[in-house]
Amino acid sequence: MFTRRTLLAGAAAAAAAPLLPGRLFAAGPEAKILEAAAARVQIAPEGYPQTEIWGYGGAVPGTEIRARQGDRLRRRLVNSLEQPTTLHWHGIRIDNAMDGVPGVTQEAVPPGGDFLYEFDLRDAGTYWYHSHNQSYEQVARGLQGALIVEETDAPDVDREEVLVLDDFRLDPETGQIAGFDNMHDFSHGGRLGNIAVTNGVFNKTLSVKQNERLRLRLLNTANARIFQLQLQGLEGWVVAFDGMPLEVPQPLPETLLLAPAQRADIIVDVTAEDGGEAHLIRLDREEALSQILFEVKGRASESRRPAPAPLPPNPDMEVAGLDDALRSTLHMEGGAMRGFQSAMMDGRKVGFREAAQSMNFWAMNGMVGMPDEPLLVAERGQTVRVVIKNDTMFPHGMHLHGHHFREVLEDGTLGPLRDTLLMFGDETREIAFVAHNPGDWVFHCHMLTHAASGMMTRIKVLA
Ligand SMILES: [Cu+2]
Repeated sequence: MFTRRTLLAGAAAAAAAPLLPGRLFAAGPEAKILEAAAARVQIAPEGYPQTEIWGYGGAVPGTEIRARQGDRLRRRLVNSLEQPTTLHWHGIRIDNAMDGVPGVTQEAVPPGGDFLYEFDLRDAGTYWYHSHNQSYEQVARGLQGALIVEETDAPDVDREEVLVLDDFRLDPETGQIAGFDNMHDFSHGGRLGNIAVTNGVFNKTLSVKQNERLRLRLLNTANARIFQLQLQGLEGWVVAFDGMPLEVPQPLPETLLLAPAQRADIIVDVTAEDGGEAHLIRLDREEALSQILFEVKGRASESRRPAPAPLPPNPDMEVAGLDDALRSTLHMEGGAMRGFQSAMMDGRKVGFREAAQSMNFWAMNGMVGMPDEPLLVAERGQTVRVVIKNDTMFPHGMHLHGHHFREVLEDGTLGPLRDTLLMFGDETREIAFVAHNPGDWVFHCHMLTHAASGMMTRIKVLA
């Protein structure tokens, strides 16, 4: 039986339908909208002009998305840019169709178009979302934001701060984002900014109390900057990398390296005195700079507390069966000062100089850019090992989609779960993971100009 109410709703919908773009108002509870659009924000200090960015929700970083572990996330990307775009959900073990890689998992969303992203959040942790189309430009212009998935049992801290570390390259006169046609950015270490920011702000300041216990969720959303971080007036532990809890919290190293796309959850106690200062320090060449100032006002407790308990582990993360694993090798070549002898590009063999003419500088396994054939094809559930040989002069942050991996260390033990591996020049490292997630998953350098100029491949996991 129709009730009066459903009849009215039906009539209203029918009357309204011709006026609306059909797909946008499909049946079911409507997803929240995440609009990618230009906006003006203050990135440089007061006194400098505002900067035009491309952001989600008119800000950089974009609207923070916060959900609980086990939730289903639904967001409708609305593209109000003049370029096609997509959303990638970095570090989420996601359905392949929702991974947001144009030409691999979906077509890029054209200007004026929209796309519904919908997926379950199996894992708690610190993740982020960003454009995966023309990303060396779109992410640098601000198309990125934090995605926080809260544990059911939250750790015992006084408060938490999400700290998105980034840099921008601004014209000091106009305050506008500098252009993207710089060959040096593609062929060397990547596009570095000239102003480092936290949550889109230069010289971020926070108020804290002595002996306060903070959970700091650190994210590096920069195109190419490797943040080298130290603490002053704060002491603590790393409790998670790239969203995934460590089995045992580790005392913070003297310098914590955070490559582009990497995250670290740290739990710190404020040891600086009431009335004093603490800092998150960024080392830049030989200088120690304050990335974040913590002003200490008041005391949270009389004394410090014991080390924190580990965060609850995420499900089904075991990497076993290393001896029987499917093995593969990824050989990285190219870049300034070394180049490569020859590589396949667009179906034919080219030398380094010819590749460079089209702004391509890097090759993986002798291929410039996405190969026709995947690096490897794994059965679902198969353990995979990949030796990665960085035969270049530069660091690279290798990111695998849809899976977390562990590094196979020289003594045969396994490192922490990660989704992005920082490799320095001439290093050879090995990762291992269980190919649990069916689909085509890209595997690329997260120095985004490198990804755009050759450092892109993919793996395939059979259904
Ligand atoms: Cu790279």
